[in-house]
This record gives sequence, C-alpha cells and structure tokens, in this order.
Amino acid sequence: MTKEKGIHELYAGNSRLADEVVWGRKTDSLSRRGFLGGSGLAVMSAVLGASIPFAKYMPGGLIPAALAQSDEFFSIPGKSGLVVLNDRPINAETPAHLLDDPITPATRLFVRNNGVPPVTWDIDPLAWEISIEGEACMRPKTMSLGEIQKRFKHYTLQLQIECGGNGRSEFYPPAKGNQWSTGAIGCPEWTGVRMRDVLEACGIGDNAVYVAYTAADTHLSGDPTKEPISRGVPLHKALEKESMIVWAMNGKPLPELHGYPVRMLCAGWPGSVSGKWLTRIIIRDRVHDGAKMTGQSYRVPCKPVMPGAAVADEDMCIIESMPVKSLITYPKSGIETRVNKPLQLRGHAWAGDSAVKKMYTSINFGATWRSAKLKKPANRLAWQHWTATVEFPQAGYYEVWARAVDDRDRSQPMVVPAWNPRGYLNNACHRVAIMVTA
Ligand SMILES: Nc1nc2c(c(=O)[nH]1)N[C@H]1C(S)=C(S)[C@@H](COP(=O)(O)O)O[C@H]1N2
Ligand SMILES: [Mo]
Repeated sequence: MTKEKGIHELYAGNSRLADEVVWGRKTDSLSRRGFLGGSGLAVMSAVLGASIPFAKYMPGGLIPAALAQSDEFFSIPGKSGLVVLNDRPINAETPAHLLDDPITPATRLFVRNNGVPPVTWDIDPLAWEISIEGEACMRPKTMSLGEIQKRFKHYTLQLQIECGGNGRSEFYPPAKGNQWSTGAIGCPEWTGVRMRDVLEACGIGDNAVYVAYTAADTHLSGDPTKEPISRGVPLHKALEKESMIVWAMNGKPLPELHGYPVRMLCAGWPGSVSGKWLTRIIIRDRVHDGAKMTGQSYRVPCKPVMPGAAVADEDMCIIESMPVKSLITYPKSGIETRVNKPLQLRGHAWAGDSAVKKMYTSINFGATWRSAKLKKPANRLAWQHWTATVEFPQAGYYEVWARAVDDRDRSQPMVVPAWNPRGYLNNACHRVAIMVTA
C-alpha cells in the first residue's frame, strides 16, 4: 500500500523525474501527458512483459496496476525494496525485514537528501579536493582525497547512521517533513581516516568549538548562493576515534547517493551531521550556524511542551546523541505461525553515543518482558544484534514488541515519546504483528 501511495505521490511531484526513476531513463516522449506515445508504449510493454491490446484507450499518465501494486517495480537504481517517500529530493527508507543483515548492504541503506546531489560518477575521485579551514584552523589547507588516503592511517569500522526524523510518522499532531516509519537507519562498514588526524594536521586552535562541513550538493531552488545543508558537531565529538572521513562502504567506493567520492561520518548522532559529497571542513570558534543548524532544524524543545505547541527558536536545543532504539528484523510483520511452535526472533539495537545493555521482548502488549540474547557491538557505535525465541499459547492475533535499554539504564518507551515540532527522536518500541493458528 505504501508503494502505491508512493508512486502516485512521485508522479504528482515531478513527472519527468518520476519517469526517470520509474523507467530508468530520461526521455521527453515519456512525459506525464501522452505517456503511451510511440517509445513510451514500447517501454511500458517491455516492462510489463506483454503487449497492451487496448493501449489506445489507456489514459496518459496512468500507472499500470500491475506495476503500481508490485513490490519490485518501484525502485531507485542501486536500491532494492526501499519505500520512496519523496523524489525531490530523493528520500527512501527500508522496511524492517529488509534490514536483517548484520552489516547493511548498499542496496538496503536508506537515502536522505536535502538538495540536489552533484553529478560525480565521471570524476577522478583521487583528485576530489577538501579544504580544511575556519576561524580556529591554524594551518588551513586543501587536500585531495588521494593525498588524504596517502597521508593518514586507514580504519574500517561498522557505524550506524540514523536520520534524526526516523519514526516521525507516528507523532500526533503530525510533524512536517519526510514521514519516516522505522527505516531511516542502517549500519554499513565504512573505510576512511580519522577526522582527528586530518584536523590535527591542520592545527586545531585553542578557540575551536565546533567542526562543520559544507558539500557539493545544491539547493532545491537552484539558487547557487544557498546551501541545502551544512551542519557539524562540537569539537569533542569530531575528535572521537570513530568520527571519520570515509570513501568506502562495505569495501566498495561510496555509492553516489551516499556521498561519492567522500563523506564525513559521526555515528550515533542525527545522520545530518554526516556530510556527503564533502568539500570543506570548517573548524569554528563558535557553534556552527550553517543551513539546517539553526532555527528549528534538528532541534527539540529544551523543555518538554504540549503536543502541537509552537516553540520559539531560542527555546529549541540542538540534538546531540540519538536515543536507545531497536528493530525486529525477523520475522516480517504479518506472518502466520502455529500455537506452541517456537518462533525465532532477531534484530538489532543501538543507542546513539552509548551501548545497549539489555534487550527484551514481549508478546502481551508489554505486560511482561523476557530477556533476549544480546551481542556486543563489532566496535563502538555499531549496532548490536539480538535473538530471542517466543511461543504463543493459543490461536489469535499477537504483537511482538522489542525494547532495548542502554548502559545508563534508559529504556525505549512503549509508546511515542515527547512530541516536538519537527518530529525528531521517536524511539518507541518496534512491533510486529503475528497471526497464530491452531
Ligand atoms: N551533503 C549532504 N550531506 C548530507 C545530507 C544532504 O542532504 N547533503 N543529508 C544528511 C541527512 S539529513 C542524513 S540522515 C544522512 C543520510 O545519509 P544516507 O543518505 O547516506 O543514508 O546524510 C546527511 N548528509
Ligand atoms: Mo536526516
């Protein structure tokens, strides 16, 4: 169903771009009106795998039901099974059961773009330049990616990345923005250098407060003086050994949509601090004030507010660590099983800057909980894998709930936590539906 809605939204938004995403090619003849003219009809027949006897009656812009209702059809190149929330900019999330891999493959990592990505497929990645500068940079420099790779030690780490708005769709009153359900999270393995090493080579001044990025993507308006996004982290976060400048994901060059040829990665914080298509690192002498750093972006009320309240900018605080959270990645919600038959569950849990200490599951809407088996992370700031076995005492409809607790004893809430104007930080327990037959 989400797909069907997705495809209609896609076409309502920008039909030319939609055709490109849907049919995998740019073509003017395949425009929304007169969809079935000449080559359009040929392409559609090829995709459907059959000719269309009554093609002449088919309205222009109609999306064939066979495609609108198919899971496989609606795809972004290089992605598989993701739900597209927006096509301009491209935003797509991953259904929970497709996040089952211990290390998230590129095909299953959510995409969150704020602007128009640069065209980078034809560049020389080693010649890509990053300048390191700012009020608190003592020896500003421009370094090519090739130079960075030669000069600094390489590290490979599994690091989770989650959008600050993941879970937004559950807030009421609704918050504007991409209506993420649970799928704006992933944990690939990244290769690069420590940001700390690069910053130290350029001299970190005593006045350094924040480390920020700017990037090569452009503003949706087309206005070259505007940046789509430029965020950062306090110096202490930038200097952590897991804060990296990376060029590879799962042993391969970064996919274009994820920042090729090089991005920043500060795991455990809202994904928006991890700048893709990195062009500049700025060592600031103040809290960074770039695009989506100020106002209400990636901020929550400093003190709790009533749902629906308007909050003044000065009462909004920057989000730092993300909260404790977990997913059930097996089984898929809605499966059927039998009474008293053990059912294996599995998933992942993560907790921003912290580690997950305990994992629980419940089959009775949270009345009682049982400990799950929880593994240690591959390294700090990687998600952790958990498994559990449940049995259902009689036939009927059940929900399995999963709840993680971090190493400071903070638990996921069973219901949606504090409402906030932009709908960030929803870490409510994940639930899957199970039908049990006799
Ligand atoms: N240059 C640039 N970097 C960016 C963004 C962007 O739009 N432009 N989006 C940010 C946001 S909001 C998130 S959640 C992550 C998403 O990373 P991904 O698309 O690789 O999953 O990238 C961040 N880095
Ligand atoms: Mo994000």
